[in-house]
Amino acid sequence: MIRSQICDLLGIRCPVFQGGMAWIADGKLAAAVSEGGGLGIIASGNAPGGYVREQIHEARKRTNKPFGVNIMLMSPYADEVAEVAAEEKVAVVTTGAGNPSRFMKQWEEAGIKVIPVVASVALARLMQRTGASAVIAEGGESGGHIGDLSTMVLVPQVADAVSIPVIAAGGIADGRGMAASLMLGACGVQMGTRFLSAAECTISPVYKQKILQAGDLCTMVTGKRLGHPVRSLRTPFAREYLKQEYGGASDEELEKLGTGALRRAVVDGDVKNGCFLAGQSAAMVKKIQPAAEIVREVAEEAEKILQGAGAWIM
Ligand code: TUI
Repeated sequence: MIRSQICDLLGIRCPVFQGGMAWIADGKLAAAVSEGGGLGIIASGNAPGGYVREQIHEARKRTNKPFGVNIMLMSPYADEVAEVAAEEKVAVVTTGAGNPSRFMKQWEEAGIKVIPVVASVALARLMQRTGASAVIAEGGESGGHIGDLSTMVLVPQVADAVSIPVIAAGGIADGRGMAASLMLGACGVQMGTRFLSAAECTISPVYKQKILQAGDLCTMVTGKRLGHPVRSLRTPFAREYLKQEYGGASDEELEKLGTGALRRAVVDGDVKNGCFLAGQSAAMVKKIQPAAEIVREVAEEAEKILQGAGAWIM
């Protein structure tokens, strides 16, 4: 079994994290991943503190193993959710879409291990200085809010720049991606899109079908003009957003167009007006299966590849 320093640091069996996907990663999914030996992560997205507390309790009903909470730093409720995470003394906090420096002391005092998502070397260095236990280096292949660099170039540069453990994310959906990540200097992986197909993932069946049917060119990036690029499936909504983005719509009009779009995808399965966040690995997701099986399958495939790696040397 593949093990690394992140397993000992967090008390998990397998160095596989489930990404904190807004509106999607609830206490049920996180608990299933943690029970399967990985690190499940509850997403807070734009939800208020009360919702996140409920999901933490839901996860605790289902597992005694460690799990995390992801704080989306652009959320209007970020301060409130940061406080809930500290009060509940969750094992791990991950952050996304910003710089979490202002919360680090609060979480450290609560004994929480903080693992920020970084999209640049500069933020990775700053996070190490500010007391992060590890960083997640996430390339732009991932779904949702993304940075500029691809996983292939970001992970080795971050691994060179910091001495804390690095988890790779973005475009990883199977054992090949995991094995490659370890070769790039990471000691674990985070996957989001692959877990959309988990049996315990409670999104609309329409969302799951769209992932299972996706091809290699099925995602696109919108929101660059507002400075917050977001990767999602190439749907009528995404095309219309892009058209308006470069067709003279005001920032307020774009903001309004985006409001509620993720909910319409996740809850309603609205193929016309929903925003189906997904990474470029969507086409690599082949079937619906239990979360624990995903964790095991990916880790075992990576292990096999790494064991056979010597065969390449002539
Ligand atoms: O955060 C994510 N993925 C997300 S958040 C989200 S919810 C959302 N809703 C509407 C608009 C935008 C987002 C959906 N998906 N991934 C982690 C991540 N963080 N990816 C990239 C970054 C990142 C980018 C720039 C982190 C820090 C950063 O700069 C920090 C700074 O301010 O220096």
